[in-house]
Amino acid sequence: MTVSRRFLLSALGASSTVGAVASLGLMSNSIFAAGKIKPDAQSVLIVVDVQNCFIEGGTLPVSKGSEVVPVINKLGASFANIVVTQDWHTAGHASFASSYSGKKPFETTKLGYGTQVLWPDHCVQGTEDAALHKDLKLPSAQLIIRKGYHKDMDSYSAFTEADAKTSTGLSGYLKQRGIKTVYVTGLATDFCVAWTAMDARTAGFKTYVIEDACRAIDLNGSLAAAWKSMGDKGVQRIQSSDIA
Ligand code: VGL
Ligand code: ZN
Repeated sequence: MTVSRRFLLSALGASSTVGAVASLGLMSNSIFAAGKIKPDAQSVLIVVDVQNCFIEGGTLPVSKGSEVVPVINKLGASFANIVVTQDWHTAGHASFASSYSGKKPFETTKLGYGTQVLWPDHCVQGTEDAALHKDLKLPSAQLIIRKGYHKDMDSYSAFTEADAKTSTGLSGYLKQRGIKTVYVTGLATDFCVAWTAMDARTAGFKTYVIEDACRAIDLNGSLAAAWKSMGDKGVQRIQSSDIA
């Protein structure tokens, strides 16, 4: 079970308690600069899928996707540890509508692991569409992790593929490096960012999503549902201005 398990269709609880607390924190931060969060040596910035495919002109464009690039570039200076991810599908991938007769993008199908949203062909391995956005400037990033490369299985999360079992290895990497806190940014808020953040919680990391460093697809209420699910999991919603 994937979409149904993790995105309980509770689109009503749009602004979580955590969100409200974060907004209060933002207000006080403008008065008390000391209230800002300073990422430490055991923190990592995870930059999810800032690839041409998810930017205007790409194969699965996220509205205003390119706006995250300057925000993330600036955040990069505050982090000693940065991991970048790439959605990295085979041609004919199981998440592509074109792989099924009679299916259109944004419809769903049932796969062995649960409900799968069907997408336009996107982020095919080695294509320009799958390349990182040219203006993303994170020279100190230490790892690029690719996901979604098993032809029969999707992976929104940078930690665990859609069967909720198969690991990408990211959790082991971060733990071996002594990382305790994860800050998630990138595209798209309601899919790969949300699943990455929730799996970071499952793996035991303190987890923040930096909202203005993300943009959403928002398919049938998926953005509100994602914030609700993330809040329920203990993911904290903050803004880039909260980071020192
Ligand atoms: C994503 C849909 C399909 C994402 C990836 O990066 O959020 N969304 N593949
Ligand atoms: Zn994908």
